[in-house]
Amino acid sequence: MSETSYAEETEARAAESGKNATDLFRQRVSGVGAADPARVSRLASRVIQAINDTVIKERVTYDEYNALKAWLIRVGEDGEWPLFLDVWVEHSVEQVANDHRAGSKGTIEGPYYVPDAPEQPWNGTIPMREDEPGRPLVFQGQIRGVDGAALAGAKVEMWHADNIGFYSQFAPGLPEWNLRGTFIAGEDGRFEIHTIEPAPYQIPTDGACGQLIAAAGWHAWRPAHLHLKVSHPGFELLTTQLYFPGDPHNDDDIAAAVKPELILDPQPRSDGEGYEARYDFVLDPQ
Ligand code: MBD
Ligand code: FE
Repeated sequence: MSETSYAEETEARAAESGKNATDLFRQRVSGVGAADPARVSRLASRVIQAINDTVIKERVTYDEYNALKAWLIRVGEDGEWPLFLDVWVEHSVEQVANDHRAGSKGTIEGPYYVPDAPEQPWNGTIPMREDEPGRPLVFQGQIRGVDGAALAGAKVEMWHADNIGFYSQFAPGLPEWNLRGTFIAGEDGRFEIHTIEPAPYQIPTDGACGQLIAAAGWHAWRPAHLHLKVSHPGFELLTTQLYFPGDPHNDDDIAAAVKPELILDPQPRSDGEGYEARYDFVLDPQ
């Protein structure tokens, strides 16, 4: 097997990953159902009013109005509506959707989930290149219901960036399912996932979202994170992320998706190279 090279993935372009995220979203969410016109009117009116209030309060000029128009057109051209919405809006939608839960904290899904990643046993290795760069990480835990009962056969889907911050299927040169796997918990609800530690993630800087970030003087970083979906029949699906202590962007995640309960406590492995981290998931019944 050839040595893993970073050359191709660092050629990733915003418009390519944006197009993939947009196409994937269209496949998964094939249109909205019939909505109550009163609800549509209420929500649309509030958003339009908020924009008009900003124009009046800030005395927005025609130059600024045209810059907005050009930028919105570019968001679509670059396929960055999923990225824009998941970075700057999804966190409040998630907050509202999950504020009734007694079990584990959720957080945003983001634009890079792909369903049906290859299935692995409860203690398997996530699909990765033979010489996948990065510090080995053993991520283990148990899945229980809020009543404390272990959930045998529960499903853990995990996806994350590689150790230079790229996601398979959204950057060139990576195997299709690299660092994406589905794990089925054992009889006692336990899982033990072998992977590598992801790098912090910088959202694409060469597209419309990057243009906004540069023009506003913001930064484009998310802290290093593992994405997870944990599910079991009869329980609410948990979509969450886990973070690493000491990451400088845990306190200023561009996507505002870090919560204190979601920071891991990795320890050096007792039986090998790298780190191990334990995290137990608690699911709410449906
Ligand atoms: C990501 O990897 C991510 O998790 C989010 C929320 C937005 C952009 C890229
Ligand atoms: Fe991510």
